[in-house]
Amino acid sequence: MGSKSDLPIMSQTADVLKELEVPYEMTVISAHRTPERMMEFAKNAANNGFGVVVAGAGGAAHLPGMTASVTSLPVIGVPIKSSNSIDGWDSVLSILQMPAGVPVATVALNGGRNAGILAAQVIGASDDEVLARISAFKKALKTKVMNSLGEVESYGK
Ligand code: RP5
Repeated sequence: MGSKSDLPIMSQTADVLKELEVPYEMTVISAHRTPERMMEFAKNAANNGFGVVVAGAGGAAHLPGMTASVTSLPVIGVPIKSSNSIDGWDSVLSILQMPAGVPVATVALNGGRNAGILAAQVIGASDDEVLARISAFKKALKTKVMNSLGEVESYGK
């Protein structure tokens, strides 16, 4: 994440990766304040054993795009409505509107949890155990909806 102030959103990424038993590392790397650290991380990410990078940032959010420009790993971008955001649109558009050839898979504003799920799905494409856990996770989503039907459909009756 670009700043410790992004932690309330990016901790949701870590939480779901933990739930799905996908190992992760989480840190602060700022594209603007620590550009050398960003380059160092992105250049070495694949060799250091990462399978996917989740990059969250607010405001003029250059971290996901610049990381994607350096690494060959898939990069998932999380736009964050931060203290310096204009309604979050600034970071949504900074992360989403990448030039041809350098994609960033952009989740919804403050979509830290979905970024974690998507990262697990990327890993699950080549890891049957992770894939099975994602499958169970999706079944639980369905069960939750089905269990809500009784209360909703009997409302007011
Ligand atoms: C971005 O600027 C960070 O990702 C954060 O969302 C925002 C504000 O950072 P702080 O001023 O709170 O450190 O680079």
